[in-house]
Amino acid sequence: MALFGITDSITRSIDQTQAGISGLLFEPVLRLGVTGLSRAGKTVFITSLIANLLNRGRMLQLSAAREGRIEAVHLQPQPDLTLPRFDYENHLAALTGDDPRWPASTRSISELRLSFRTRPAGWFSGWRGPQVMHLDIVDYPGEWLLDLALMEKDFAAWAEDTLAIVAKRATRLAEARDFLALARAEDGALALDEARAQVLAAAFTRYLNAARAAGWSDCTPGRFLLPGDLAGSPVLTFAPLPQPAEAGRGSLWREMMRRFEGYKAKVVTPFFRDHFARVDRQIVLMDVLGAIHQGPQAVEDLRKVMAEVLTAFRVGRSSWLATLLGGKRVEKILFAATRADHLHHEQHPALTAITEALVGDAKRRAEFSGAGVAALSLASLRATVEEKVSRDGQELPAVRGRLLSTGRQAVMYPGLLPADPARILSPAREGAEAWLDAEFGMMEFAPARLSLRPGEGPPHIRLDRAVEFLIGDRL
Ligand SMILES: Nc1nc2c(ncn2[C@@H]2O[C@H](COP(=O)(O)OP(=O)(O)OP(=O)(O)O)[C@@H](O)[C@H]2O)c(=O)[nH]1
Ligand SMILES: [Mg+2]
Repeated sequence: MALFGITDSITRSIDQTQAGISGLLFEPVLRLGVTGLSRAGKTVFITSLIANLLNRGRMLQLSAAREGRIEAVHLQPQPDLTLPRFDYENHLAALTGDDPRWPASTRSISELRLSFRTRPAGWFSGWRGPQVMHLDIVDYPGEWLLDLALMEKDFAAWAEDTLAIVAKRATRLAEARDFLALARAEDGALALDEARAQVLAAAFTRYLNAARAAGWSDCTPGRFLLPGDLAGSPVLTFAPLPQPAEAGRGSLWREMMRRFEGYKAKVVTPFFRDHFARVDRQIVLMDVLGAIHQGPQAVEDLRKVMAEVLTAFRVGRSSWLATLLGGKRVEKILFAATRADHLHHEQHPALTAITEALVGDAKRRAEFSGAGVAALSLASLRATVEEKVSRDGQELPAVRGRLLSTGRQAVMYPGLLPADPARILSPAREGAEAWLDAEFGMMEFAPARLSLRPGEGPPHIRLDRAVEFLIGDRL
């Protein structure tokens, strides 16, 4: 693909050399991709994963830990010298301190390497000494993930799709109305006026922020929401416009198109090339419960967005990411519903079934390509305990925790998730305004105050199963 041209082949040959060298030293590197939209639970997952791998008292479902074959695990400096280190210590301190809190939303990318020394299983163990394996994990703002969906669109298609979405939201969002009025009044055939371009981009950014605040997931381009050091640069100074019949050189339309392509080539491509293209194992985190709580439209929004994102990971087809992968593919994918501690365990199978159905196409595609695929419900950090409550003479399976808003203890019974996922997915697809016969309540819990015994990581639900599936075969 011309876009990546020479630099990409150089990067790849360096990668291959490095792989060759580490191969020689028998120190394989496994890259774990943690994929998820904003607030899906990536940072909490990575923090709890590391804490529970360093102290494995709660990792009984991880066979290497249960069998006592893990001799040592330690944190290494991140291998990529240009990336900040994942701030594990501070995130863990926030989650497990005297006044436990959730980490702040991630604003930029960071990386960490975890190194394992294990004894191989079976009769090998006698004559093959301990083996070393490095696990590389990257954390990034969920907003950036959505940009994957931009890569297969040109400016005209993106502008048309985006304007249609903005128009749909105009009844609810003043910022959508404002931007639409500006964009429609613009004649893209006229010569570029930089001040106008900035006004348009600023109005578009205000709309994106408002749409995200209202709970919509598909707010791209991601860097408009979290620009980092790109703030104010031309790659972030564009906006969707109605296409003029003709647009010559130097016109507003042509310049916006150039910047859109620049955003794809200079911002999106490097991010995915450097951090996703070489992923060996992948976990896809989704806040399915949160979406169900918000209603059918949020569920449909989540389904659509995840389908677009996961299509880009499609293996064996000529997607741009597949071109980057150069034949390499993800070996295992785990789809996980997060925040399972908001539900009594009796309801976890229903949550898992809904999650599987939600990513149905992507899951089948991955299975077909030969990847190992599974789905489960997990809580990276368990903030509740289970409790039965009686209501109207009925025993209901509930959970108890400390409310984020008041700090008080509260018992929550969120409602009964249907065993048949279609009861959730069909109304969502049909555009229903609300659930027909049920309500799914949701409280925000703060992390519980913990007193951990030596050797124990923070409490979780099925984190050990997730790890066993993702990397158990390499330990
Ligand atoms: N109860 C509970 N809440 C969780 C858990 N994991 C995440 N959460 C909630 O979900 C929120 C988002 O989690 P993060 O890990 O920050 O999400 P993220 O994917 O890193 O989000 P961005 O950094 O914005 O991309 C947290 O602030 C918690 O409120 C969990 O295991 N249990
Ligand atoms: Mg984060």
